[in-house]
Amino acid sequence: MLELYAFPFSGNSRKATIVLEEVGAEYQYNQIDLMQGEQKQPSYLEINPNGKVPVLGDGDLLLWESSAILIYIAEKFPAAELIPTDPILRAEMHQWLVWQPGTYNPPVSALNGQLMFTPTEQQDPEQIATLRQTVAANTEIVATRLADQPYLLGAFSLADIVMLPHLSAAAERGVELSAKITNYLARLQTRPSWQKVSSMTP
Ligand SMILES: N[C@@H](CCC(=O)N[C@@H](CS)C(=O)NCC(=O)O)C(=O)O
Repeated sequence: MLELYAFPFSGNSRKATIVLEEVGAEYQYNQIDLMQGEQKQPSYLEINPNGKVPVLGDGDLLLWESSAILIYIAEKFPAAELIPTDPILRAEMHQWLVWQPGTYNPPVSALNGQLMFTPTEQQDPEQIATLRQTVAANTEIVATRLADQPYLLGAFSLADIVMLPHLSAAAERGVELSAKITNYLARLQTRPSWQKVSSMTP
């Protein structure tokens, strides 16, 4: 059986959990408690030497990096049609799978750090404002690509899954979002995969 090593409040873990739910896979959820530092324990470092979640286990494979996990699962369960067949759209899907962790995620994570894990009196209002502006500007890149489509590549795909957790976090952290993005997010959040993932607690 597939094994997921993850933590319910981690956005990158949520991406992996969403794709497993979307394809209807049977999997075992192994919680790695980030609050207790379990991701740095020697036994877990043997699973992921980076000391991070998520990791997907499948037989001898231990796969880290959430975007790699999304592609692996989508390819293993092709009936879910989460990867476009058109080569241009497929190339663009890879673009979002690289852009989200590399560019979109870091300022969202920094906002989370300020607003969720820093005592109020130690928070830096200027940094928070700058981060919100950066995330808002990045989110408009998504809005421009959406144009009048319901999903980034026309049909629902990995490109939407990779965006969903951190876009949700951006909305929760007070980033100003255009109506197009608010509607897109609402559309994604109605999916049973998100309903399940967002209700999970440690
Ligand atoms: N690029 C990695 C990033 C993984 C990552 O940063 N995971 C976070 C949780 S969202 C983590 O494990 N943080 C704990 C730590 O760094 O100690 C991916 O996309 O999977």
